[in-house]
Amino acid sequence: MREAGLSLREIAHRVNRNVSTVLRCWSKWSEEGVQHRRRGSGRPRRTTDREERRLRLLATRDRFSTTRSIANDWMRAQNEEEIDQDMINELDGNNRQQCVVIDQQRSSFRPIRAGVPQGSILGPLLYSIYTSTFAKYLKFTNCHFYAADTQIYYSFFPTNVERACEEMNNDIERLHTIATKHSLCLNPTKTDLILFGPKRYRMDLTLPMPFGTLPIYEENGKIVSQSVAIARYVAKKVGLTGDNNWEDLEIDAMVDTINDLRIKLSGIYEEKNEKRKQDLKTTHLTETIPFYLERLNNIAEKNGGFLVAGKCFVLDMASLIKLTYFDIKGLAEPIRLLLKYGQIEFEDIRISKEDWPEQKPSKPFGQLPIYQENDKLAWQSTAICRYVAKKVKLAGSNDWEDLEIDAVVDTYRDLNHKVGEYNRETNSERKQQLKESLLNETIPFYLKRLDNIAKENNGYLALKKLTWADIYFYALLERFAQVYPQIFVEYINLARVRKNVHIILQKCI
Ligand SMILES: N[C@@H](CCC(=O)N[C@@H](CS)C(=O)NCC(=O)O)C(=O)O
Repeated sequence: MREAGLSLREIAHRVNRNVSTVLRCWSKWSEEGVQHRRRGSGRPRRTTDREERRLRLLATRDRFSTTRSIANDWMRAQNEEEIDQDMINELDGNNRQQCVVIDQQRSSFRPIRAGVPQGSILGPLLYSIYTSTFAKYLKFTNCHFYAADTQIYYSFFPTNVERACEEMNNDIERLHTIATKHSLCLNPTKTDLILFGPKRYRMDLTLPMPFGTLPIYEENGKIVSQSVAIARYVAKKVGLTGDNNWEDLEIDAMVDTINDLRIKLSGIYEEKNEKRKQDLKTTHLTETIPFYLERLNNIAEKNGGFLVAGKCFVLDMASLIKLTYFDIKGLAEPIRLLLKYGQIEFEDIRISKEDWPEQKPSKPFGQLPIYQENDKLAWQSTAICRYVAKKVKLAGSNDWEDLEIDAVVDTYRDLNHKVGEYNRETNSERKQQLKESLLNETIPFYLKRLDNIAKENNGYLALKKLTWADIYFYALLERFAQVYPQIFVEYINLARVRKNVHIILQKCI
């Protein structure tokens, strides 16, 4: 590098050593033509200093030369000289072989036709030569080169995250192209993304999280968000699910009820106005919390200290099914459509607004829909959908597939909840503020990502085929499209989901 005109300081920076070390090496090199490598624990060095110097010359003459071409040059240059044939073979790669051992079983040996021999000077040398040109391919990012590490870095504000990702990906793509061209591999398992910055900025970022929220769960490189869906998936792994579909429904209903309470209470933390915050707190302490806890406590008492009974319930195909809700589509519509899709008969009970106050106290958590099957009763619309989906074969065929469906449904529920907040708001000034942030931020944020998912899944929301996630999406669309009528103009893949479900349902109803 000194010969190439780099200053001692620049070299020290590149090789991550201090200037005096570089100076010492350079003086030794200039005076004696040698440089010492620290004794390693690997294979003994097979080349002399002289040979290494010649190799270096061969490698630097053509920056993109391959191991094989260097070996050929080497042999040509040696000509009449006596050469260590072993070393040539090793460089040439002809005689290198490898086998694989798994569980004490050894495969036969196969020749290695590519790659730098382990322990040869060529490894680090070629690595440095090839990567030293990387900087010129980077358009948007900057880079640091250390001995065996290449870092590319980029500075941005959270508001520019999308552009930042795009530009970083652009550069990584470029590096990938040039690396592949020279038979180098950008190894994802050895590549890390590190984010530096103040916590308040980092929390705003949506980098590796599909919908910008934590927690995310990763298994074998696949990532999903949605805490409840993840908990359900992990519960299956550790054997904490029901023994049959009805027991699963009971567990799901309980979890969703606790989640309803959590969402109601979380309003306190989101409320900025101090007076309204206090009012909310009072309502929750005197009404919401006692309402839920009293009912949860009764259930736990009935179930001997557990929230779900866990009694076995054998499903009967001739079950008498009743679905109770108001006389609107609302949260019951996905359940109705799923039952209709499966051609399952049910009694569609619709309660009028006038009759509701009288009926409310008799319902488990004072809300609808309620689903009954013979003498069993369940609540929580999504839990019921999941249960019915299993009956009508619109669930996944393994735990991971179920997790993917659940995650999409829960994400759509998150969005619907935000739309619901707007619908429920009575103060006109705040309603307007909510509307603006819904239209300009929240809805495009979710829809863009859902649209991408629909694109990847060929016009469905999961598993590239019809699942209950699509019917759920379709059934709740109407209330959503009222707030955001342009949805299907802007998001063509979601329009495909609607069309696909529509066509399928037309055939069943
Ligand atoms: N998480 C519950 C929410 C149920 C819910 O909010 N139901 C509303 C109708 S959409 C209700 O019963 N409102 C009447 C009331 O609370 O008095 C579910 O999905 O079933």
